[in-house]
Amino acid sequence: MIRKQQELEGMWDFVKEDGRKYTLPVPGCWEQHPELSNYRGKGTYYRKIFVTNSCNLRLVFKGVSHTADVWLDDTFVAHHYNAYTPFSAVVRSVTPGEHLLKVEVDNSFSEQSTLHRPNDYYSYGGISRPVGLEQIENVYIENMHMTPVFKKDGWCAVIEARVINTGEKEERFDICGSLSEKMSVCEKEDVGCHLISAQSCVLSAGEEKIVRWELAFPGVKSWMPDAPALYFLKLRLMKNGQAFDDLIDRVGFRVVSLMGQKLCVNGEPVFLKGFNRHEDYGELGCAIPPQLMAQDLDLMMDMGANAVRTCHYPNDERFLDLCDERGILVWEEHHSRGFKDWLLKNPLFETQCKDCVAEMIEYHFNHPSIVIWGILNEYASDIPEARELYENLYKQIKKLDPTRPTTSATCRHFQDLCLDLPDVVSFNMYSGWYQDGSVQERHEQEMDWIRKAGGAGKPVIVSEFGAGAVYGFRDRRRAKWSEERQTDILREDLEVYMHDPRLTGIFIWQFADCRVTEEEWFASRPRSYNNKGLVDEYRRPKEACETVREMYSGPGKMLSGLQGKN
Ligand code: ADA
Repeated sequence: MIRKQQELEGMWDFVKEDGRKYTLPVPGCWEQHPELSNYRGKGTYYRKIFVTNSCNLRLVFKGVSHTADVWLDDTFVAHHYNAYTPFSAVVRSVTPGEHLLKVEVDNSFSEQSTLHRPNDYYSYGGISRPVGLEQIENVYIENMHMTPVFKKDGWCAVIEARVINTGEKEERFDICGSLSEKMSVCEKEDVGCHLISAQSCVLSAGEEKIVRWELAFPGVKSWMPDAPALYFLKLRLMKNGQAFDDLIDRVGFRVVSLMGQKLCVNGEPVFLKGFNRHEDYGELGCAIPPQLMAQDLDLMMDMGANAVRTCHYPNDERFLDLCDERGILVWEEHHSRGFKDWLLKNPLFETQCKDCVAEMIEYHFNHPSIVIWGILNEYASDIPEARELYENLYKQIKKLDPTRPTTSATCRHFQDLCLDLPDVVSFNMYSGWYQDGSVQERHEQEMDWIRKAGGAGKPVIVSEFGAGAVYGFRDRRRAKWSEERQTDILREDLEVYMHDPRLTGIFIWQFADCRVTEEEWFASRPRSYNNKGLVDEYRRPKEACETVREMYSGPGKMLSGLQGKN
C-alpha cells in the first residue's frame, strides 16, 4: 500500500446531550452501554489523532447511525444522513501535531429523517462501522469500478477510476495498475498477473475525472457460487516514475443475466435459497464484529442456504466481502421498509432514497456476490402517485449499474401498480402466519395475479415468508409463537415454494430475531423483538432450523444449483 492509512478503532470519549460522559467503543452502538440501552437522541464522540508531517487527511466513515456531523478541531468537515452507507471527507493542509476529531451523532426520529423511523427493526445510535484515517496527496483515487464482460475469447472488463484533484493548481500524472490473485504489486505481465497500461492525465484545480480502460484478461477464472475466484485490482498514480497514491479492491469475473424466468450467473441458472438478515446481534446492536458475521454465514450455509437478502438497507462491506469469498448470492437493497404514501408529501423522502441508492451502488459495485438491487420494500406500490418514485429509482439504478437486475418486495397483493417496472417480481407472503388457508391455493392465486398484473415472463422470488416463535417456548398445542408452530408453518411454505419451478428464489423471514422499536410495534412483537428468526438474537437455534436444513439441503446438497429444489 502506498497511501498511508490507520484504523481509528478503539475507545472514544463520548458526551451525551445532557453532558454525561462515557468512553465507548468504535465501532459500536451506544445501546450496549447499560445507561444508554434505550437512548434516542444526540451525543458527541471525540478522539485525538496525531499527524507527523503536514498533509491532507481523508476521513472515511463506513457507517454512523444515523446522522453525523464531523469536525476536525474547529473546522466543520462533513454532514451525512443514513446509518448504512459510507461517506468520506478530505481536510487539506493539516499541520503536524495533535488534532481533535469530533463526531456529533444523532439517532432521533424527526421529519428530517424519512428512512430511520420507528420500525420493525431498531435504528441504533453511534459510530457503528469502522472509521479510517488516510493521508493523501492533492490528487488521489476516490474509487474504481470493474465491470466484467464475457466475450467469445474469454473475460474482458471495463475499469473506471474516479480521480480527484483537491489542490489549487493543475496536476499532471500517470495512472496504471494490475490485476492479480496476489495482494502484492506485480510489475510485469505474468501468469496470474495482468498489467493495466498507463494513461497520462491532466486535472485542473478541483477537477474530478473518470479514467477508463477496456481490457482483456485472458486466463482469469470465473467467479461462481461453488468456486468464487477473487482477484486484487490495484491502481496507482505515478509522477516522475514514483507512485504517490493507490487503491486496491477485490473483484470477481461474473455476469448476471436473466434467461426467461431464470436468474443466471455466468449463464448457469441458480435457484436462490436464502435468508433475510438484519444487522442485529443481542447487546451489540447493528455493530457486528467480523467473527460473528462469519458465524452468521456459517449458520446459514449449514442450513443449506446459498443466498442472503440484506433487508432493509445496504450492509457492512465486511459482510459483503465474506459473501464474495463464500460464493453466497446477495440481494442488496437501499434503506426503506414499509412506508406509507404519506411520505410522498415529504420532499426529503425521494432525496434520501436516491442518496442511499447512489452511495450503495458507488461503494458496493465491485462485490461479485451482489446479483440483485432492491428498492422500496413494502412501499405504497398500489397508489398511482407512488409509481413515479419507483420509475425514478429503477432509472437511477440502471444508469449507475445496468448490469444487475432490479426488484422490489411487494405486499400490495392484487393491487400493486408497479409490477411491470422491475426485472424480477418479488412478493412477501405470510401464509399460515398472517393469513390462514392453504399455502398452495394462496400461492396459485398470487402467481396468477402476477402474470396478469405486469409480471408475465419475469423471474419471480418469494422475498419473505415465515412465522414467529419465542425462543424456548415449546407447546404441545403447537400454539402461535411456539417453536413447534413456526416449524409447521415453515415446512408447509417450503413444501410449496421449493417445488415450484416457476420460482427463481425464496428468502425465509428471517435469519435471526431482531430488536424493534417499542413505538408502534410493542403490541404485535413480544419482547419488543421481531421473533421470526430461525435463531434468536444470540444465534441459539430454534426447532425449525432442522426443518430448513432438511428442505434447503435436499439431495445432492448443491449450494448453487437447481438440484437443491428436489
Ligand atoms: C414485512 C416486512 C418485514 C417484517 C415482516 C414481519 O413483510 O418486510 O420487515 O416486518 O413483514 O415480520 O411482519
